[in-house]
Amino acid sequence: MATKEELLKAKIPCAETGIEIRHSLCDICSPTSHCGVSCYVKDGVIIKVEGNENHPLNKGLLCTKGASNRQYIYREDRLRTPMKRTGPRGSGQYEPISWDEALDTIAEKLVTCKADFGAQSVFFFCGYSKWLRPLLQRLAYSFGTPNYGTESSTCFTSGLMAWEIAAGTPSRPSMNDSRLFLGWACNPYYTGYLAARNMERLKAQGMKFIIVDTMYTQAAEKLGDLFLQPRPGTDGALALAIANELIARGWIDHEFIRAYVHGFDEYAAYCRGFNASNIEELTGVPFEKVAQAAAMIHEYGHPMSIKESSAPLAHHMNGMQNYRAIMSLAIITGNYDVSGGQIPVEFTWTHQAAGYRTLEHEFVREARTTKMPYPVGAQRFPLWYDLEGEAQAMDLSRQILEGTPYPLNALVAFGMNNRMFPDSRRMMKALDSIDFFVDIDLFMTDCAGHADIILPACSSFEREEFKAYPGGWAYYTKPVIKPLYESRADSDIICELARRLQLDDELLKAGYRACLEHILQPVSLTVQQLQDADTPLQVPEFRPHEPLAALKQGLRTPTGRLELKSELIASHPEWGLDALPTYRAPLDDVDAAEYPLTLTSGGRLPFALHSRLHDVAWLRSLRPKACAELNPGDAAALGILQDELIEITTPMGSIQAVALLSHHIQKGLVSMYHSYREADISSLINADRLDPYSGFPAHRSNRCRVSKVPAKEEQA
Ligand SMILES: Nc1nc2c(c(=O)[nH]1)N[C@H]1C(S)=C(S)[C@@H](COP(=O)(O)OP(=O)(O)OC[C@H]3O[C@@H](n4cnc5c(=O)[nH]c(N)nc54)[C@H](O)[C@@H]3O)O[C@H]1N2
Ligand SMILES: Nc1nc2c(c(=O)[nH]1)N[C@H]1C(S)=C(S)[C@@H](COP(=O)(O)OP(=O)(O)OC[C@H]3O[C@@H](n4cnc5c(=O)[nH]c(N)nc54)[C@H](O)[C@@H]3O)O[C@H]1N2
Ligand SMILES: [Mo]
Repeated sequence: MATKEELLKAKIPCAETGIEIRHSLCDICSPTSHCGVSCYVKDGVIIKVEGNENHPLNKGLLCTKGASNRQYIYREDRLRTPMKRTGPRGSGQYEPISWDEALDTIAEKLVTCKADFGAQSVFFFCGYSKWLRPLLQRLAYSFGTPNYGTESSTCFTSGLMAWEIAAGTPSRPSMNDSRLFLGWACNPYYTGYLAARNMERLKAQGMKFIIVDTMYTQAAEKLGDLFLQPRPGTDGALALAIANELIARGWIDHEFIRAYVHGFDEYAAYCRGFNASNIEELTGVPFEKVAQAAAMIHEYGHPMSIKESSAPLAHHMNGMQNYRAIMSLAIITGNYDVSGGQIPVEFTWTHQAAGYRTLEHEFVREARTTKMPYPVGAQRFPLWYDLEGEAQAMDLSRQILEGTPYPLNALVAFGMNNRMFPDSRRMMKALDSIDFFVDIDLFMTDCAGHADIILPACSSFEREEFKAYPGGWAYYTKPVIKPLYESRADSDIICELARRLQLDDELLKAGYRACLEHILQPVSLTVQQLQDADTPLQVPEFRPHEPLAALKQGLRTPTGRLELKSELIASHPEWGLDALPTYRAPLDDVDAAEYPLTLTSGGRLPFALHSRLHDVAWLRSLRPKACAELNPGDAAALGILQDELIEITTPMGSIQAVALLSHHIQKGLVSMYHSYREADISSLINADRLDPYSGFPAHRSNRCRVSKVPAKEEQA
């Protein structure tokens, strides 16, 4: 028999040890993941976390980030109480205040702002966290401002727009039924371990993979039957050349195109400009590889699906159009709305298409009753606004600083990280210049240190939360532990603000759970049933994809067909945008001589997640220093050795990082992860180099130069 000490040491859950297992979800990374977690709790403290075996998504598995949850939620810099600023902005001088004082002050300031400058002068922002968004958006509209904007102004929405243009709805690859997977900018070994495992399983069953990546990745090595390595942001040209080859050889689905596609002839004529004569010069990919890709699509591509890319393909001046060009390959080969192809989906909840309907959309829209001015970025990015209806937050710092087309006076941000934005220093300057800035976060971040009021939010383990998972799953969590210190759930903060602002919005004032009960009306399970279950439940209303149903019914595009040529764009010549998925080079030649290398930032690392995990010891130990990866050939030419300190310079300025030499990086490219406090790559990215279609920044293609930092400077 083990002694109690032994049982405790081994963290065995039983009556003797008083250790209990409680379930929740890990919300550190993408909402497509949010794995089920089992927390071992003793005396109100989480002493161990592991994957929940009964969770349908991860079935007991957990990644390095998830395994570090205890270090994440118990970070030393967790915010403990609401605070108000007592010294100059950025001085770090704060004093604790009560929740009542904090919320009343915020309500009073916002009401004054509305009275003095109009409701549009208040901006509500949400960072990477998604779960609170529908509530925050409704709060903004109920308050009367159109200015609700999020991190999705630089993530995911560009690809969503491409599909809204082509098909009227979002899509996703139904890869489990594909014969060929086009892994375009796809390295799940770093960003989604569950997807990587699934792909390995499918590969073992005979699925073919084409991997298209600027770097030689684990996906290229382990999965790729064919690997194409274009220069960053040249993917549109490459896709158009593959299309041209497919069309020239008659390897397209003529019947499908006749029945369902609009604009094929004009598109085909445009594709002819991308061919053996110029493709290597445009992209760096030899034509031979283009021909091989086309041949593989012909041989195995029925059905074929394509990776949806939320960031790397979108983070260029030409990102949205490149993405359209890639997705057009699914359209001309008849791989849309068929099993194993790209299938149309509807969002269930916070960008998750779970196969059943909720009233999320109505919940947000019904609060937008009055006519409002254009939100931030709407006139600069009219296609974005037409399709998404919300602010394009990439224009936020400019509008705060310039005050045009109208001034912004207050910003209420749930998770503000200036290093998410291009020209992060300009964003910080904007935060410092706005009259009133509130930041709600888990941690005392650098941005929080510039706010007038800081509110402590709690983590996913400390709150209750609704979550929809693909395959018809619904989950409603219970808190695993009490909110740490005086922290509160974001949802409670939003609903409490609605009360103190005395908004005419009974539902929001009734609280998160009441809102969820309202939103889940189309679902026959109750919130209580979901919560009692303790693991995700199958929603009876789940409807799997029905092949060709959407196409036969007619799509929500101007022509009702799949549009290779966008009639929405064509009907707005004043936008100055192209109706076809045209290609433009991602970089101009102006600074080419002075800045001979290309800088790509933010390529994901398995142990980092934006700004969240750089201060988590276990994860930081896997790569303690901020590194920039470069090709050994380039390094040799510059006299740079492994682990030496280098300086990266763009027309925006310079930062220093440690050189990490790797043959996985193509020549001419420098790659660095973002959001490091000591080496902020986003400070080198021009905030005015935005994709005119989506407003997305060019995080993945900038000109730069690199030099070795002389040893004595390094010591100084
Ligand atoms: N561990 C971890 N996981 C994450 C995140 C994280 O920070 N850390 N972030 C989450 C978020 S917010 C997002 S948006 C997703 C992003 O998820 P992914 O898109 O999967 O991740 P990335 O690493 O940005 O890009 C994937 C691949 O695209 C390649 N690539 C970069 N630029 C180009 C290009 O111009 N053309 C081509 N063809 N390939 C290119 C990169 O070399 C990389 O191998 O990841 C999510 N998951
Ligand atoms: N240079 C460069 N910049 C990039 C990218 C790139 O590739 N390169 N990628 C872009 C992409 S795709 C994305 S998605 C963004 C992500 O960028 P951000 O939105 O900045 O992401 P995070 O740093 O994860 O989170 C922002 C803040 O939210 C806080 N937070 C965490 N959980 C909660 C919570 O539950 N409630 C509240 N209130 N706050 C919370 C965190 O502590 C953090 O301070 O970065 C973008 N910026
Ligand atoms: Mo993202």
